[in-house]
Amino acid sequence: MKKVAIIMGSTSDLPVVKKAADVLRDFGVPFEAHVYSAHRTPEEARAFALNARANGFGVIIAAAGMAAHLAGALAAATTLPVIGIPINSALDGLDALLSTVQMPSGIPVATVAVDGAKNAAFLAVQILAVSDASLAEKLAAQRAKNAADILKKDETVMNEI
Ligand code: RP5
Repeated sequence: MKKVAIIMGSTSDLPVVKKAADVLRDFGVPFEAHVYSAHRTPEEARAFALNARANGFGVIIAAAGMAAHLAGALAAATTLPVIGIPINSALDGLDALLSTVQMPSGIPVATVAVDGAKNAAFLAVQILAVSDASLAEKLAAQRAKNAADILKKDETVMNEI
């Protein structure tokens, strides 16, 4: 199976980024995590993206806050899908959201919600599941469990309100 890369701009992003790692572990998807910054270590970030496909990665998740250029900088150096997680470190994360999502035509970054690390991982799994039937089955089972959990809550919500 292809690996997922989780790249964060700073270890201060770890509390959010860990939630993506938890989802990938749940699905048994192999991943590597690295700290590379678009501004502090741009050469290392670019080298990682340039070599990511050859190194067995299928998707890159990139998390950064503030002037969040990491996902876009990685996307510029690879044709692998890049998923951006805007991290809330100022202005409720709006600065990071816009910095991540507003990419020029031809260099997309699939951007999830501010601090949306879980959905970044789910989207990465869905991308890998395009060519992996057993992963697609796990996703379907997870959705069915989610629905069952919600319907169970629906049965008792009138007692709690
Ligand atoms: C970004 O700046 C990082 O991704 C982090 O979200 C933010 C602040 O970084 P630190 O100053 O906490 O290292 O590059």
